[in-house]
Amino acid sequence: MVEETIARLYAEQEMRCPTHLCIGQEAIPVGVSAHLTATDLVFSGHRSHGHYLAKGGDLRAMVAELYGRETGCARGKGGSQHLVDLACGFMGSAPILASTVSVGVGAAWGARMAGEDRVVVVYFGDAATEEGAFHEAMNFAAVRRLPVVFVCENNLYSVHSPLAIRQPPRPISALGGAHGVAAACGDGNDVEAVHALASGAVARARRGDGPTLLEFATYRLMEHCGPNGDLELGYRSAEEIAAWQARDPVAVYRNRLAADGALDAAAQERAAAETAREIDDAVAFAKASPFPAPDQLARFVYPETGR
Ligand SMILES: Cc1ncc(C[n+]2csc(CCOP(=O)(O)OP(=O)(O)O)c2C)c(N)n1
Ligand SMILES: [Mg+2]
Repeated sequence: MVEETIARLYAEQEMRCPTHLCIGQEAIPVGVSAHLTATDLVFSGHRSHGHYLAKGGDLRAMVAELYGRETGCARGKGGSQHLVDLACGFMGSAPILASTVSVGVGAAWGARMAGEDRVVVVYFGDAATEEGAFHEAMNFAAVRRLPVVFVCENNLYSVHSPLAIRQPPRPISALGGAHGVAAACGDGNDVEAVHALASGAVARARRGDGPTLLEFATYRLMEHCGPNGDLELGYRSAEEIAAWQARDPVAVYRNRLAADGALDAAAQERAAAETAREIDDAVAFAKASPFPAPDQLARFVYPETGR
């Protein structure tokens, strides 16, 4: 619902940052975050709205960030690709592919040295596994048996390039074996399947048994960047999109609950109304917030040393 609102309001051109929507991929952060505590840490990349919200990130601060306002979670300087909410353990997102994989592994090592009981989750896409930083980080996490869960959201595309022309025909999870990291793959559009796989991986990290690579098959239902449909671009067929639309994780789970007689329609309507109210409030808060003052431009860009 948050992203549907962003997609609708984006055309007003008041949100001026590149914005990567995760509609179609919601089950993964939901199923993973259900196992995390407030002191566990999460890192992500350019497509991070779902990861931020599922960890408990503040909605007002996120929307204000997309609007470039000083009340935004990165003081209006980062936009959609630089979400952060330290209070809930969402440590940050950055769009340089795989860059936060090594930062997350470093955070896990830091937590280990400080004697803190934390699990670190790092989310990234299929293309990030083509970066050297991903492999260095996996190797280091394996050698130190660090409490990291690497979560690969394999949505089959890197911008407009399909996986099949970029990687050999083997599961991405096989890269875990190469690095001596436990690995598994599952259906990323089935929230219960995600929940089950994440349960084992998070428990393993918490026990001190080392990292796990989880690969989830999923699909983004919107364009790579921004809300527009991409059929005219021709890199995905209408049939392919329709097939994945039929597997929309929200619809899949709603239908399963209904079939089990477990869907409380009235409760769902109340929850949807409350969520809509929260979203309206966040948008109003963002639009009423000031832009950062010009003298803030260089602040927090580099560590402040007094120079
Ligand atoms: C190191 C690096 N190279 C290239 C890019 C440009 N780029 C931005 S998003 C993207 C595709 C990312 O694909 P994937 O990791 O599968 O995530 P998805 O967008 O599918 O969620 C690319 C190539 C980048 N941000 N960083
Ligand atoms: Mg991808």
